[in-house]
Amino acid sequence: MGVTPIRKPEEKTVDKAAQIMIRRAEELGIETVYHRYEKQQPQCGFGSLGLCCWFCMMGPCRIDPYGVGPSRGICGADANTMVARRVLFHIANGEAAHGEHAFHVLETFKGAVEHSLEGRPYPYRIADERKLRSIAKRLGIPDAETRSVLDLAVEVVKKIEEDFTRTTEEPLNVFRAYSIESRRRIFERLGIVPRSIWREAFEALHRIHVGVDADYRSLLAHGLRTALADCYAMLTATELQDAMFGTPRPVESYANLGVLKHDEVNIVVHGHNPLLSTKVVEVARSEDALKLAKDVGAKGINVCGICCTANEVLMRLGIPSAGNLLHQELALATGAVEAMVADYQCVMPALADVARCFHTKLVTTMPIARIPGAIHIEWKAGRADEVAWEIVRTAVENFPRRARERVFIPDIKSKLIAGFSVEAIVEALGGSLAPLIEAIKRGDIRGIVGIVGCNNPKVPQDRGHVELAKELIANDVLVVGTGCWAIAAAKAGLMSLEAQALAGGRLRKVLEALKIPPCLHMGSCVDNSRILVALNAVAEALGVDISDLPVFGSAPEAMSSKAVSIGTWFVTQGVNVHLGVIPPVLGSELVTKLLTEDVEKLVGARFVVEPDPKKAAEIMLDHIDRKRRALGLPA
Ligand code: MSK
Repeated sequence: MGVTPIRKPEEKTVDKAAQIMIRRAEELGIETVYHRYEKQQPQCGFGSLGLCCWFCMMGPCRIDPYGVGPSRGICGADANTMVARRVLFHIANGEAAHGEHAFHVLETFKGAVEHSLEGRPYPYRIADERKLRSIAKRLGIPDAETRSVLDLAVEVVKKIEEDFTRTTEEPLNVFRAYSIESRRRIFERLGIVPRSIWREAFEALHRIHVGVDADYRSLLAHGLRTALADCYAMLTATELQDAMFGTPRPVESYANLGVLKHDEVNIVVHGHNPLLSTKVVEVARSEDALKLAKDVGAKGINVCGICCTANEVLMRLGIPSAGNLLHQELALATGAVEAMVADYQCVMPALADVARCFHTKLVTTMPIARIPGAIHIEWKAGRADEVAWEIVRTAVENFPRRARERVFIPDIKSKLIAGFSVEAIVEALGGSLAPLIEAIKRGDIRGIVGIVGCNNPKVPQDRGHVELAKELIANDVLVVGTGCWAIAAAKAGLMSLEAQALAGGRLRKVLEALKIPPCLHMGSCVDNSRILVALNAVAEALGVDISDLPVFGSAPEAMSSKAVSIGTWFVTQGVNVHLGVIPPVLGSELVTKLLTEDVEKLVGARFVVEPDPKKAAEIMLDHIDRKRRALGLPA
């Protein structure tokens, strides 16, 4: 395979390990996402503006942004309809991804409950009774503190199943349980209360079908509703995962490619759902697996992760992270990976080509996510232990095939503390959010910014994530976040206690007292729900709406449809959201205006687009200070 070298890797990524590995991949003739991005240049101008429509087979159609060529598609859709349909498509796509993730977790949780009731063995169980009781209490299930856990779990399953299958106009049970009064009133007034996790995405796909909804305003209004369904689907996933695997508590670990080991079997788990990756970790840590590894000459088994599956097993089990989205091929290019085990979402099909250059086995595991060239070992809830064993055995048996002379692991990794669930934050604060609220009131914590989302090769990897976070903490803003941002921040050392030194003087005192880093890792993509739960609690404690709080959201390197949906629900919940990559909406002035201006009149927040992280930080600080003044809080 010939590959045209990237001119300056340092312009493609701020991560030193990635810079080194781009060159290493080129030496080996391996093409990566960075190289494929270059090959795609220039990208289609119509598509970049949202002015390309392929939803029916009369098309594809495009609209000329300069007004010389066609101003409508063949069906008559204008620029506003085209762009709005595409936004709704992304939101529904994101909601479907999170909704199905939540559904798989629910099915597994239900299996655990039913097997326990019948006294039959099952690979999964309720590990966190306290969390289960808290979910039941929120859902309004009577006697949540005293009834048996299994009794409560049966009721919880019933309530959450209803949220997928409801055919009436009633709101989601989880929405009722986890939303605050002031927001509920706004959503009711706008007619965007989410009814069913399946229905909202289904309706969205119907609306964007040729000849259905052509009004950009109603398309986007349903976008808000679908995004809210996404929000509560994610919350469902997080809550049930905590109940099954435990609610995260602070845990120390490392991030970056240097977590791969020369003398151990390396297994990289990748994707989003912890159902299988947690099992792989359990098996890999067993005495029997260790013996197997020693028998083939390895010192042990090293499980590490990529993307949000990494975040899941990091948060609960301290498993190190090998990197975020753009690191996935680079991890394989080290030649040190015996098996990469993928579930779903953000797993690049190109991995199969990179794996083929080495002894590495790319293992797909989910029935809905296969990759040509990968081996498929299918996860089934009832067989999860056997499946995990088969995967670990496959990896271990592959270790002797590793070509040691081709192994190249950059010796770069950073120490981190992760595991900041809302429960863990409350514990760190001594049992209530009161000290945090007081610090916000005094101005020691000037505001809170949640940074989330992906890497996108359109911008240098991690630059937006890291520069924005540094700028904010230097200005006494506490930064929390999830997903690939969390991994970027960890790789940059911002999740270590040493990073307290980078914080402004007032914030630093708070961090030192609490012994926490200035950037708090709150989990995987679905765990954005934890940020909402925290914001709800702060708003209620201050007696205001979320839109009144000195907070901001950001996705500096957003890439996926899931990110579009998450950004939209944060805005709908009243949090301004900054995007560092220009989304494909500029082809419609009206849609752009609605998303960046008019929506604020409806929900109290809007999107802000600013590619420069320093300027983005200024916008956020200005907003935070305005909100503080409005609340009568000192600067
Ligand atoms: S993994 S959705 S690239 S954050 Fe959650 Fe990262 Fe974005 Fe995937």
